[in-house]
Amino acid sequence: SMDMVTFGETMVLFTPARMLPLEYEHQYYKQMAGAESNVAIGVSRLGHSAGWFSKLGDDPFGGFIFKSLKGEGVDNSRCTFTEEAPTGLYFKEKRNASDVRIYYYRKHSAASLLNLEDLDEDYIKKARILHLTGITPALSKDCREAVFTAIEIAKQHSVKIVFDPNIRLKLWKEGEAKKVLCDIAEKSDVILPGLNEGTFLTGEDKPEKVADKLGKNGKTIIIKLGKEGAFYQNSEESGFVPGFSVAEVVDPVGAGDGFAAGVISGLLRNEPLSMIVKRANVVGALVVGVNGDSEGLPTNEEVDHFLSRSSTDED
Ligand code: KDG
Repeated sequence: SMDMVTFGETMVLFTPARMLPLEYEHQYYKQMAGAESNVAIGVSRLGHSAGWFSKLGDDPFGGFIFKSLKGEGVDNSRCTFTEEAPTGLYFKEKRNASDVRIYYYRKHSAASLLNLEDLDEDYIKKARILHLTGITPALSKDCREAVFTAIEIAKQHSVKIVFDPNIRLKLWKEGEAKKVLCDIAEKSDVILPGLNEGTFLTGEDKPEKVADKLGKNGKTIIIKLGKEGAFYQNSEESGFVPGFSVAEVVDPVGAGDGFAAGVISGLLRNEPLSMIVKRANVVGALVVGVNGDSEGLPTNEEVDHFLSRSSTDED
């Protein structure tokens, strides 16, 4: 059985070799990205067992993703392949370090065909944590149905649900996104919004207010504040954990997934909430120093090393 199970679309990511607008770039690096697989890789590097599944195209890119995740130590035994649709793609355009644009080529992709039949109930119910993002329900009706069914399975078997809203308005309409994401948040145990996402879901703009509105019924809410750190709240405690400064932000994409992996690792170790949030901040900070959505995800040794030589505003 797995410490954590997650599912969702993983795409081949093409990154311009130089920092040129895509119209003028000729050479690309081939990488791999997807919020859920980023988290699975992060959780695996932090020493836990992580299961991820999706539906991949029966094509060379699907094979590349499948083998890469296996190479990261992620259990991909529940992943399926289809000949009906191709593996999704995504391109990153870097104008400068803080202006990164993304272009999806994922409509009607293999992953959007993922459906109820791809859920192995036994696999989900034996996991300690089910991780979900707000990207999967945006992909198709079938994907959305799979997400809500996975939630039911988890709830019936007391599997803790960790939810990252990951709002992607390129994928669906605002009203629909809000309704579905609030519904998933309501059913989750731990919610990890960025402050903007918290505002989108609740209409509040202060972390404390967002947490009050989302955090009913004993939920744990951790609001990501970027380099400022994070605010956390559950029924017993609340607090603010300052962020860490990093030498250089090379690529901000994937920081939130690193943060989620850090939170999940801390939950699996039953650490105190403030400690969990502190380490999650470190994991997020380490991701932004490396090009790629998952390449910078650290091991525990790297987290400890970072903590031993860095200071926060607190110190
Ligand atoms: O969180 C990073 C993800 O956004 C990225 O890896 C790609 O899954 C992705 C998406 O849908 O944007």
